[in-house]
Order: sequence, then C-alpha cells, then structure tokens
Amino acid sequence: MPAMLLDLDPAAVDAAARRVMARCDELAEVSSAARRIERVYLSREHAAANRLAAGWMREAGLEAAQDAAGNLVGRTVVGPRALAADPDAPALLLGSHLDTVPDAGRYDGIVGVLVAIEVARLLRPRLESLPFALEVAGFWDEEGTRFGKALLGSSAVGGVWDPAWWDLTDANGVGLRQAFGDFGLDPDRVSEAARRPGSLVGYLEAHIEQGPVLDDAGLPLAVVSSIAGARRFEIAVHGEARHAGGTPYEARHDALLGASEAVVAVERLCRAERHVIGTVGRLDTPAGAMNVVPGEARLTLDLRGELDSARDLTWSAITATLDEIAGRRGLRWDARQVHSAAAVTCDPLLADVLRAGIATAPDAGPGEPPTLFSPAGHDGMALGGITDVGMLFLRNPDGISHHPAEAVSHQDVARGIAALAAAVAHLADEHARRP
Ligand code: HGY
Ligand code: MN
Ligand code: MN
Repeated sequence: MPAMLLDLDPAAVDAAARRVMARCDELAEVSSAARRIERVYLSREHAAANRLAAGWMREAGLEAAQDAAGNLVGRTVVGPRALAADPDAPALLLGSHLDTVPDAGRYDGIVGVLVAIEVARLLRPRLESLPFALEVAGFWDEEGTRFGKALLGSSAVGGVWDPAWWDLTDANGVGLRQAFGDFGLDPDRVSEAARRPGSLVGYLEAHIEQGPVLDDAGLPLAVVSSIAGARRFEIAVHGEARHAGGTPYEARHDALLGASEAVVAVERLCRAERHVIGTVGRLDTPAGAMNVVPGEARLTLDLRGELDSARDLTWSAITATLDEIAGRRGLRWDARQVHSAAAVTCDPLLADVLRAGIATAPDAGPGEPPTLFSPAGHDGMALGGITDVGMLFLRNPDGISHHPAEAVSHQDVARGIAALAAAVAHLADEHARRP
C-alpha cells in the first residue's frame, strides 16, 4: 500500500483528533483523587480505565483484552485472506501508557494510546493489504507511581520482568504480589505477557514532548533519536536527633542540613554535564519535629542521561559529594536503587518512516522535522530487547507536563494522527519491498 495512496480524509482526521481530546477529558475523570488526576497500577482506577479504553478499542475494530500484567492490548481483526488473520502473524505495536503520576496532566501517555486507536481505525479499510497486523497497547505503571519501579507493565511485555520486584511494596505496605492477586491477576502467570521477539515488527509511540523545544521552535511534531536511561534512588541521611535549643551548632549532626547540601549538589553536578538530568522529587524527615534537630532525612533521586555512561559517572560524583558532606558533618548515608532502565536508541528505519509520515501530515511545518533526544522516559525502554522502537513527539505548550496544566492542541493531535498513520503506511511499503 504505497503511502501516497493513504490519502486520509482531513475531516476524518479532525474528527479523530476531537475524539482523542474528548476521551482524554473522559479518562481524566477516572482518578483516585477528587480534584486531581491520579491513576496507579492495579487500582480500581486501573480496572475502570481498562474497561473504558477497551470499549474504545473495540469500537475502532480492535479485539481488546487485558494481558497477564494488567496491560490493555488490542489487535486488529482482519478477514481470512489477510496475512494478519493469522493470530501468530507479526504485529506492529502502537500505543503508550494509561497510568499517571500524582496530580497529573491528562495527556502524558493517554494521548498516545488514543492516537494509536484512531490510527488503527483510519487504516481499517486497508488492513488486508498490510504485511503485518496492528496492535495497540495501553501499558500500565510506566510512571512507577505506586511501587517506585517504573515500566512494570511494559517490562512484562518485553520479557524483562524481575522476580525481585515481587518484594516491592507501596506506601501502604501492600506488596506487588498481593496487589496482583487483589486485582485478579495471577503473579505466577505474569510471564505470559511476554512477547516473542519475532512477534513484533516494531513499536511506535506518539507522546507529548514533555519539554519546550517544539513549542519554542513553533513546530508541531518531532522524531525521537533516543530515550534517556534512568536510575532512581531512595537515599537516607543519618545524623543525631538533639534538642533544637540547647544543642550548640558545633555539637550538631543535622541530617536535614546534610541532605539539603546534597540536593543543591545534585543540581550543580548535573548542570555541569550535557544531557544528564538529576531531580530530587521528595525530601523529608520521617521522625521530624519542630523543636528537634533532624536525626534522619530521606530524599529521592531521579537521575537520567542521554548516555548511561555519563549518567553513571555523575552518580559517582554525587556519591563522592555525599561522602564529603557526611564526613564534614558527622553523618552517615545509604542509598537503595529502586529503578534502572538503560537508554534506548530509536531504530533508524522507524525514525525514517516517522519523518516521511510527518512530511505528509497537514502543515507540519517547513523542511525536515526536528529530531529530539527524549529526557523523559517511555515504555519503549522496556521493549528495546524484543523489537525496534520509534517515537513521535507532539508539541506540548510551554513544555509543562506531570502537572495539571499539561496541554496539547487538537490540531497537533490531528497532525500526529495523520503522521503516525502515514508512517505505518510507509513501514508497510518497506516490508512489502522485502524479499
Ligand atoms: O519520568 C518520566 O520520564 C516519564 O514521564 N515516566
Ligand atoms: Mn510521565
Ligand atoms: Mn509518559
């Protein structure tokens, strides 16, 4: 199916974009919190969101089902003549994630799942000529909000589930194994979610940029070159609780002051590097009180880099700084790594078909679309071991994300739908040309 024959009806694409925007609003109401968006793994909201999105998938002509890790996966249904009628036929996987951070925006992940559903709908009349099936994934726990370890759902699909994760617990002390059972999943069958490497011809994800580059450049779409590798740590600083009045400064071992110096050092050390980003998202004194010198402080560190090597060198610099602070202030510190995912380089062919797709999208801007590194993590990081990964970025006004003000325009969503549909057609052309 030459991509040029894909001549999408602009009205149909616009209607699809409006449906995506309306459904992002509808899904935003599926939240564990009254006045903000929060939807975490293996929760009531997870089940409700899967029911809602499964209905949308079926209405678009996909057979939708929940896999053994709680992800929602839809697959195109085609006639008996079509290659993809074979349930074992290789599939091109489209999608993103349906879970959120606390107090989230309504587009991070979700818009990619809904754009994928619309692309499957638009390509429905041509499925018989595709050399592969189409599948749409709504992954869960891309964010890691509940258990700290991110990419649990896509890690199951990517065949990289680590049994040690069963020991993870949430803020209420509920273990992952128990949460699986409570949700109606069998922990002993999680491996059934894993896809054979040959069963996918690739993974394409549309996602808001979560940064300001496209908005600053006045452009709607970009191709992603690579996804940052990430490591997440829980760090504890131990000092000595003492009376806030009677303890002279010289006699203090103030854990919070030590931790605070570390927080400032993270920014300084990361800013000194290129494309290494460190963020302390939480800092607290678990047993703190107004009139007590803090004896213990805890902080989280989200450390990511375009190159795993630069990220890991920066982590070494951070640990050396923690040692220096601790030595000077008479403190101790320890760290527990709760998440690690290697950087993923996007596949050149998938990047090319996305570029070609953008070129056919309505007024996607002059010349070659930009190619951006993604400092944000994505589900493709867990799939890189079984298939090639490609990503399309949509303009994200002001780059605001992980925040209720997160936005995307329906015009850019329409451009993204057209570009992704055309990219699928271009990939089909490539596959059809293969011997
Ligand atoms: O944290 C991230 O980069 C992504 O939004 N999960
Ligand atoms: Mn996110
Ligand atoms: Mn995301």
